[in-house]
Parts: sequence; structure tokens; C-alpha cells
Amino acid sequence: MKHAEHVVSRFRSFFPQRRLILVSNREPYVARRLPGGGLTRVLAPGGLTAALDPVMRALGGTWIAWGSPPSGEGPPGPDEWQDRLAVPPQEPAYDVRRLRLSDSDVRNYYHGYANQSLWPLCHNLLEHVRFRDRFWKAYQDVNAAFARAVVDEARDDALVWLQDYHLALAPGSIRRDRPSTRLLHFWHIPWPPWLVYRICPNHRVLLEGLLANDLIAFHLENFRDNFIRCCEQDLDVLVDWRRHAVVHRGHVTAVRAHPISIDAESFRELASRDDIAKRVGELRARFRFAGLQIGIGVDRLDYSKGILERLEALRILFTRHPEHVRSFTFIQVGAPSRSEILAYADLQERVQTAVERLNKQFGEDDWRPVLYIPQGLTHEELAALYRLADVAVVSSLQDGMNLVAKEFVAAQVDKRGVLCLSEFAGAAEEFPHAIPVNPFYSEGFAEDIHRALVMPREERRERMERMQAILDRGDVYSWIEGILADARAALDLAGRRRRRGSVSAEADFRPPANRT
Ligand code: GDG
Repeated sequence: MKHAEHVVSRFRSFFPQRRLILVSNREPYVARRLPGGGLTRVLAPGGLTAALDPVMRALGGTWIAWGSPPSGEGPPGPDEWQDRLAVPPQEPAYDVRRLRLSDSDVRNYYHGYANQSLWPLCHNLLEHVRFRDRFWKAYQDVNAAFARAVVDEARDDALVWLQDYHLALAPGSIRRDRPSTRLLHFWHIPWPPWLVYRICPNHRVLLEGLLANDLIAFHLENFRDNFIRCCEQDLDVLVDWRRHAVVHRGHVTAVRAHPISIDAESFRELASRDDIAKRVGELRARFRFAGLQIGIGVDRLDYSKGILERLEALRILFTRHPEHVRSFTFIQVGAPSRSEILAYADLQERVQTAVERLNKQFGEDDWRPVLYIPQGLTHEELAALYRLADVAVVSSLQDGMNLVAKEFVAAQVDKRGVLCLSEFAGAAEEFPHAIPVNPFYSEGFAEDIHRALVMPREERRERMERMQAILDRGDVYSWIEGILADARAALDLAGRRRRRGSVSAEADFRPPANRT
């Protein structure tokens, strides 16, 4: 909580008198049906909600999101729908303004344009890209609905922070209807190079929408630069490459890189708890892990995470290094995700089949090479697995950041574990002490896992300590503060320009060396 309080005091000093409005696809408190009828609301899983909820609780304000249907088996109540909620339910501190989306909107905007057009496009996984007119129509409509809700909620004193790729068009509509609104946006997935991005039939309109923001931030400098290059190629813009800013139709957008992180301290505290240590012991006993090395993979079941490529690397590992047979077990947690989309349903089946094949080929007596858990687990269970593991494998084909890598590092209380980390996950930039893996090169990948398994104890400890020190320097709260500080600077620049009465932004975009 002390970190959240610090963020709140920074917010107040950067933006005295301003109200914060958060906008995201998912709502912060999700509803579950109770078996006897009625609903309960709990904080949605995910690091971002966990970090932003205490900030919103202290600041007040509004969070605008899709009001998603309740989960669970109980009977639906007669008046389940609410446009507005005060949360947390037990101790209301801020409002959630909920957008009601039809089934067709959800199918075409969320499962369609967001997750079958933009997601694979931005991850450069073009075989999965689907463009459909009905997807695009719904994306436009739903973004317009989000924008209307923002305009309705935001007075001139609002700072609006939009999250992610579901909402690329909303900033443009908000700016049109309420030009004085201060807008910032964080894009959680990669931004692809122009050669890939231009495949999108709506490339120009999306960029125009995003350039209505005062600030847009990505995880990595590489994504930031890709975005700016796309703007240069596609639109009539002025670019200041020194300050990473783009002027479009007289409006200045600052473009920044801010790698997201986790609440490392809380995660470490969780992993250090006695009940978690006890759980680690129970897991060892239950699965007869004594004397075995344990590997772990934790992912949403998403084709971008390279789970099939990981299983292939394991097959090669057990073939080429039979010494690991009976001495190494890999636990794969696969939390079902986006199952309504064919590519995801298909992946679930293919992972299941690949695991069965591996276990059939190499399994002996009571030992299995892979233990597959095809469901989401609680944070406590995850912390126990991270602590139990000797090796964690993150093998994303492309990934904005990858928080699992950071969670594993935070949870390594005993500093025994080795992290094998895809070169194509954003987290690789911060963790040069992980073993880099290329998931597209299965044989090399298998050797990398082998290297992790035979790594001496001292080297493991040294690498882990270095990664933990890096993680301690940048947690999710410093990520929020960094973005707010940049937003402040971007707004100051815009303010100076207005006060000078300069009609054109071009004056600000002369490189500083040319200024008098
Ligand atoms: C996007 C970007 C970027 C996973 N299984 C379970 C579970 N998880 C939690 C993990 C972790 C989160 O889900 C997954 O984090 P990733 O970073 O891998 O994320 P994406 O969902 O792809 O998210 C990504 C992120 O946004 C943030 O900007 O890092 O690059 O793609 O926190 O622990 N959580 C629980 N049970 C599970 O079984 N409770």
C-alpha cells in the first residue's frame, strides 16, 4: 500500500485538481454468480488491476470499462445489469462506469477486430490475422461508445488514461468532441514494423486515432520507434526524433517507452510465506518430485506464447540428453483464454495432444516428462510453483513484456532457479542474465534448457541475484510514476505553446540546436 500512496502523492503534485479517468476493455471488479442466487464482485485477476485499484481507491475518480457478464453457475438475477457501480463493494471509493455490449459486439469487436486482427498483426503472427468488415464496423462502434462515455464523464479537469489495443480509435473521437481533454494511452503489446503494420486495411485511421493522445507509451524503445516510423510513412506528420514526438494536424503526441513491471515486493512476500513454503513441500511429496529437477511454464493458452515450440524443445531434450529422463519433470500451466476463437480452441487441443505424445514416448512407471495443468491457478498456487521450480521457461514468439518472467524472478526466494527467456519477449531487454532462447530454433532451444539444468549452483544464484536487483529498481509503481511524469511534461509543452499563442506546432519541432 505504501507504494500506491506514493503514486497518489505524485499524481497530486503533477496534476493538482485533476480527476483521473481510467479506460480499459476489462472492468476492475468482475461479477461471480453465487450458487444460491445473487452476485459477488471480486478484483479481476491481473497485475495492472492490482496496481491501479489502490491508486484509484485513494484518488477517487471513474474507471470506464465493458461491463462483462458474470461467471459461475448460479441462476441469473432479474436486475443483474448496472450501468454504474461504486467499488470496492465493501468500501466504495471510486466509480466504475460500465458499457453494455451486445453479443454481436463482443464477437466482432473483442473476439474479432481486437483479438483476430490487431493481436496477431502486432505480434507479427500473420497466419492468424483475419480482417472482416463486420469486425471493423464493431470496433468503430464500440470505440465510439467508449468515447461517448468518456466525454460524458470527463469535465475539463480530467486526465484520461486509456489502456491497450482495444481502444485505438477512442482518443480521436474524444478529442473531436472535447478538445481540451488530456489523453494518455498505454499500448501493452508490441508495435510492429511498417512492413507488417501496413497489411492492416485500416492502418491510417488507427494511427490518426492514437495521435489524438497527448502521450502514447509502449514497453520498448523498439516499439516506440516502429510506431513513429509508421506515422512517418503513413501520414503527413512532423517528427522530432530527439524528443520522440509527432505532430499531426497541429497536435503534438509524445511517444515514450515505459517497460511495465510487477509489484515485486508483494510477490516476494507472498512466495516467502510459511503456507507457500509448506505448499512447495506438499507438491514435492504428492508428485514424487523428490530428487527431480522441476521446470515450469505458466501461460495463458495463446499461440504467441510459444507453448508448442517449448514442448518440441522438450522432446528434443529428452531424445538428445537421456540423462534427463526420470530426473526432470516439466509442469505446464495453461490457463484457457479466448476459447471462442478457433485458433485458440485449436491450440488447446494441440497442446493436449503434444503433451500426451511426449508422455507416451518418454514416460516410465510413475514418472512423466510433462505434467499439464489445463486451467488457471490461484496466485498462491502460482507462487508455490515458481518457488518449487529449478527452471522456468518463457518462450514467446513475440511478447510485449511477459510478466511471468518477472514473477518467477520475484518469487525465487531460494535463488535456485534459472530463467530461460525468449529473446522476443520485452522482458529480455531487462534480464541479460537469463538464458536467452530462440523458440523458432528447436534444437538450440533444447540445448538451452539442458544448459539451465546443468548450471552450477553458484552461477544460478549469481544470475538470479542480478535479475532480482534489476527488478527491485523498476516495479509497477515506478512504471505508473514514469508515465505520469511524462504526461506532465507533455502537457507543459502543449501549455507553453498555447500561451505563446503559436498557431502551429511546427515552432516547437525545430530541433533545439536551431532555436534562438
Ligand atoms: C499483455 C502482453 C504484457 C497466467 N496464468 C495464470 C495467471 N497468469 C497471469 C500471470 C501474469 C499474467 O497472467 C500474464 O502476463 P503476461 O505478461 O504473460 O501477459 P498477457 O496476458 O499476454 O498480457 C504482455 C502484459 O500485457 C502487461 O503489459 O506483459 O506482453 O501480452 O501475471 O501470473 N494468473 C493466475 N492463474 C493462472 O493460472 N492467477
